[in-house]
Amino acid sequence: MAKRMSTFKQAVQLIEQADTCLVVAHLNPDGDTLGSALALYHGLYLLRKHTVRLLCHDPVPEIYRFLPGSTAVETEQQPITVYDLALVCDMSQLNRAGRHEPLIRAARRIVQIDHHMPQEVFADVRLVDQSAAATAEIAYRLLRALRVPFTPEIATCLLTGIVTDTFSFKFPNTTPRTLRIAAHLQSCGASISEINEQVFETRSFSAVKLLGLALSTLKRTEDGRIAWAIIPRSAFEEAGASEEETEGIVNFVRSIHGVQVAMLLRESPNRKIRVSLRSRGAINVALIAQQFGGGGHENAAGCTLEMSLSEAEHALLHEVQKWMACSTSTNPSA
Ligand SMILES: [Mn+2]
Repeated sequence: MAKRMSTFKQAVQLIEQADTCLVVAHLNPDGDTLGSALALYHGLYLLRKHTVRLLCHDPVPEIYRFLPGSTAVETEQQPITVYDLALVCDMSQLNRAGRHEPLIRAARRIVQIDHHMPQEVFADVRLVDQSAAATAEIAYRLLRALRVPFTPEIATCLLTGIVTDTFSFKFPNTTPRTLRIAAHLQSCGASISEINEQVFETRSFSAVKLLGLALSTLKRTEDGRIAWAIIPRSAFEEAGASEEETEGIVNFVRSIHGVQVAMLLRESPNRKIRVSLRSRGAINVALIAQQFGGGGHENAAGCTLEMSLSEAEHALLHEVQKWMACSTSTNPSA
């Protein structure tokens, strides 16, 4: 066996040898982790594997239930069984698998398919590419390497991952390769307009109500470069909304003229504060999130804080201002 076999070839070999497989999406799932995991799930089915389980800590959010195969997602904790292979999608740390982490760790082999800044080394084969706009781009390359036919179902799942993570090709992570892959997926039967309609243009009444309550808390620093909104528990109750219905709210904050860092702080039922961070330009919010044990991408990241809302607000503001001060002093041309 060649020593420097490409990681894709190694992954293909592990998949070809496996009879029993797990495919795992991260907790609080988004369109990319679900689209990638579902596409791989369909692919393994076409490869006639003996057993394929599709796992996620949380149920599939309403807006992603249109994805073909979404009803196959299992959330309950499974008894520990040794699977031949676990394919882990869109996670840089295995604790993002939530209650399924022990089952993944028990698998004979783990393949990681991801595009986040690397954190924990947990996989035997790591298909990690930070230049990919979405994990779905890497799942696409893996499925091509496996010579799986691109059915309309697989194409729809993968394109949903790409559309979600590029915010419909509007974020700077969109590359010529992203567009070429998207074009191929559309030619295989996926529809960009239908995916957009499902993911971005369909909201529940409670989600829009929550958006209004969140935006009514909007604040910014004096120089206008940092803006944030907060969602206390009471707002979720007033709107009758769930945690998943906060998706996209932070982008309204980021869209404000002059804002370089946008934050959304929301109070979980367990009183932990979950934070979404977005930036424009050179400020790497993944590094800020890492200060609080979180992670993500340069322009989109998240973390969880165990303190009160107002303490979290102060701690984050302090940290972001610190990073902004050093990014301007080390890069005066920016
Ligand atoms: Mn992703």
